Amino acid sequence: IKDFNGVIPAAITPFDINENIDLDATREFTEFLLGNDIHGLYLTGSTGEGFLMKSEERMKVVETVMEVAKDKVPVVVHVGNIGTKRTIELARHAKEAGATAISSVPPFYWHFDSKQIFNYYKDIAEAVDIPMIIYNVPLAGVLPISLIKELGKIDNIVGVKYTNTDIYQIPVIKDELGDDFMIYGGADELASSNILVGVDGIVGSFYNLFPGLFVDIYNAVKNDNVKEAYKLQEKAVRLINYVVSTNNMVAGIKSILRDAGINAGYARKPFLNFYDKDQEQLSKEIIEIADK
Ligand code: NAY
Repeated sequence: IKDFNGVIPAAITPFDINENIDLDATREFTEFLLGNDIHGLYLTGSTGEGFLMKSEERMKVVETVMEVAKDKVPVVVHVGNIGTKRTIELARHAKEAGATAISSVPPFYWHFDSKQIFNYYKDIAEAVDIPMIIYNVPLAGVLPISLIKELGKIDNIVGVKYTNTDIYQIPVIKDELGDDFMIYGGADELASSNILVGVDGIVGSFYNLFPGLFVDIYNAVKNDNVKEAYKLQEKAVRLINYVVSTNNMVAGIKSILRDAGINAGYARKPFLNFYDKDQEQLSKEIIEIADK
């Protein structure tokens, strides 16, 4: 798992205009990311619209990406589900497909308590022999630091994807669980700050859209060029804020990529896709913001 580090897109899943998974576009898009020097891939997470897909579709997408990415970069498969049983099926499949590790949001919707969440991760870790990265994300429910520390002691649980914004807790978690416990920054707006506080990698939605910009941010921080990192991060935040302000981020990212000639496909409903004039307008705004 140590080689799962650096800039890691939470990869989008390309669907065709009728919402079917588009495996040709999936191959092409994976090639696009690999050609942009990203360091790893995180599949079928929230940006990958994993929760909008059937398990069989998630498996097909994983197999297709693996065809292209295997032996090139480490691939982590998000297998999160509302129920343990389905997660375990996806986890077994990810292992067979050759994934480096799996990851999962905590079970959501019913506001499960710490004991139930602990058991969810423990059951998966025991059922499948593949490293697991737990996931702290406000959308699914923030994990208390004490729970992260407890989970980190389970064999097989090798890291946390930390999308909450209280990133001063990152060194605290490392202190408790040791430096080998991997931590991934999850908020793209905090990419440079996350790297400064010692994450092993950054995983996020906007590394699909601006992979080069975030690789530059990563390298600038690693080379102690904080001034440059700050300048690039400021630009990144302007771009992110604009796309997020549409309230339709995943469809927005796909729209901007399509408009630039990259076949990222469309988003599944209830996301609202951008077409024609709206697609052009979004890209126009983004170009203006980037040039500011
Ligand atoms: C995933 O599973 O797709 C992710 O890694 C998601 C990470 C994103 N967080 C959320 C809550 O969606 O990349 C971030 C986020 O989109 C970005 O910081 C913009 O706010």
